[in-house]
Amino acid sequence: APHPTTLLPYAERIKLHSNPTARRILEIMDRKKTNLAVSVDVTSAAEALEVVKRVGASVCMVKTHCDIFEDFSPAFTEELVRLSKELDFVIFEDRKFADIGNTVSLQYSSGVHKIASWSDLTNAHPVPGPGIIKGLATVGQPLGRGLLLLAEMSSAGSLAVGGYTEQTFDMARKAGRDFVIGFIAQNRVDKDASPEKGEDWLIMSPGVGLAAKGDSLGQQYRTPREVVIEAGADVIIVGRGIYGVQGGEQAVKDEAERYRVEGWKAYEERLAR
Ligand code: S5P
Repeated sequence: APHPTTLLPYAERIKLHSNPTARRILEIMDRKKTNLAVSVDVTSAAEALEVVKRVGASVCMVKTHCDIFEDFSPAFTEELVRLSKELDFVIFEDRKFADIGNTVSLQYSSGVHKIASWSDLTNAHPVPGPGIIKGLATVGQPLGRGLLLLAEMSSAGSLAVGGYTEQTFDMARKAGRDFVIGFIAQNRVDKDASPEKGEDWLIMSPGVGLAAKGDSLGQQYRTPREVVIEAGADVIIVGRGIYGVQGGEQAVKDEAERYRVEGWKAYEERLAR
């Protein structure tokens, strides 16, 4: 049987969340009819902003890796935040924190990147234990930010499987949903969470592509239909499949729209089961 959460419209799940970022994501998804997140993994901040302008209308979220930009600057994040308001999307810095609570709180708040000051959402590996959530929450929760735990990965040979994945869900549950709002995962890892009891988690899945099956470094792709209908994920995350498409600026814009339509059709189909 399908997971009960997957039978609920995004709009009906808003009220099941207290975290402002979770609510905003679901509101945007409903308003813009999109479950697409675009990962802008280019090395020039200027180029990243160009991609964001092309895809912004089609997405609920823009995902960054701020440490790959050659020309990272506060002006870049200022412009990204401005675009996130103008074009109505959430910013997700895919930092994959993985250290003790004290260290991650500094990595999140400080340094060159000051991630918490501009990114609505970030993520963490549960491997250090619940202190990582506490450390990040001291910084992010007062700002209304959200956190995803990596419960599974898309890459071949990932160690985040089985008991690790189950314990990740248990860790999130124990932490509560004030700050942790969901998971990076390949499946509906929130197994016995019941929306009837008010418990709702957001599942976001990378490793999505319509053309390629994978890359030479272990990445594995599934189609939006496989991810949204079969696996029951809420958000599809697409990188190279969109920003890497040949044919220039218009092609990137068109490809984002193609993935938005695919993802939304799959969502409507899953509701109709
Ligand atoms: O398991 C994962 C988790 C993440 S966040 N697998 C992933 O690929 N990602 C990220 O999603 C990865 O860091 C990259 O930014 C994006 C996938 O990019 P693509 O070009 O393969 O679509």
